[in-house]
Amino acid sequence: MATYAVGDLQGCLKPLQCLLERVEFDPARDRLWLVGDLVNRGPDSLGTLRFLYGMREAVTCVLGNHDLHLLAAAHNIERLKKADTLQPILDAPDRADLLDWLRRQKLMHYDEQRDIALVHAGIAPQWSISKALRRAAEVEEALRDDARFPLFLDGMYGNEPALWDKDLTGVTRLRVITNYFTRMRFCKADGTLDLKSKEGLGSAPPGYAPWFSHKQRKTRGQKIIFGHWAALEGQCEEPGLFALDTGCVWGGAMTLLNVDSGERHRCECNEDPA
Ligand SMILES: [Mn+2]
Repeated sequence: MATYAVGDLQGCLKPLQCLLERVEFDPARDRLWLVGDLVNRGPDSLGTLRFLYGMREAVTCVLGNHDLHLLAAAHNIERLKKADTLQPILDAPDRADLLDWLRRQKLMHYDEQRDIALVHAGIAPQWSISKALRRAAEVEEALRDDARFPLFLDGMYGNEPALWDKDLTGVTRLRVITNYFTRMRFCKADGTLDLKSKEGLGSAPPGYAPWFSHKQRKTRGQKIIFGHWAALEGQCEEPGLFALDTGCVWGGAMTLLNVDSGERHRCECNEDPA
C-alpha cells in the first residue's frame, strides 16, 4: 500500500490518469490525497470529478477556492465567470451526487501517524496544527449543515477582515478561516492577509512575505503538503513543506508525491485550458 499526494488538478484528468498509471496506482490498495482545486479552468472538470467520485474510498481531499466557487455557483450564489469551465458539472445528471460528495470534504486533513498536514493554500502562521484543525472544523461543520450551508456560501466571498481574531462570529468568522486555508499566499508576521498578489516569492507587497516564511510561524518544521500557488513552481525551501501546484492547467506539469518516500513524479501538461 502506498500513499500519494497530487497537486491542483483543475479539471486536467488525463495528466492525473497518466501519473496514476505510472505508479500503478490501485484504488483497492493505495491512497490518493488531493490538495484541492479539483475543478475549473481545465478541459474536463466533470470527468475529473466523476473519476475521483468513482474511487472515493481511496481518496482524501481538502477543498480549494475553485471547489468552493463551484458549490456557490451550484447554489446560484455566484455566477460563473467567463474563464470558468464548470457548466458541464452544473448540467450533469449526476451533479447531486458529485456536489454532495464535494461538500463533505475537509479544509484540513491531518495524518497523526505520519504527523503530516494537507491543506489547499496553507496554515495561518499564528495557528498551531491543533488550533488550525479546530478552525477548519468550524467551516466543515457549516458545509455539512443543510441550514447553514447556503448562508456560509453567501457570506464566503470577500477579502475582509484581513486578520483573524478569535472574537469574530458568524459568517465573517468562517470567511476569514476559509481565506487562510484556501486563498492565502502572502501575509504579515501577525497573519494579516494580502489576497491580491499571485505571483512568485518576489512579488510580496511591502511588509508581507510568503505565509510559510515567517520565523514565528507556529507550524515551523512540521510537515505540510499544499497546493494553490502555481508561481512557486513546486519550489519551497522551508523544511517540511511540500508545494505541489506546478501549474498543470497553465501548461506546466502535474506533480504526484509519494508521501512516505518523498519521490516526485511529474507529467507535463500539454492540453490547452478550455
Ligand atoms: Mn487555489
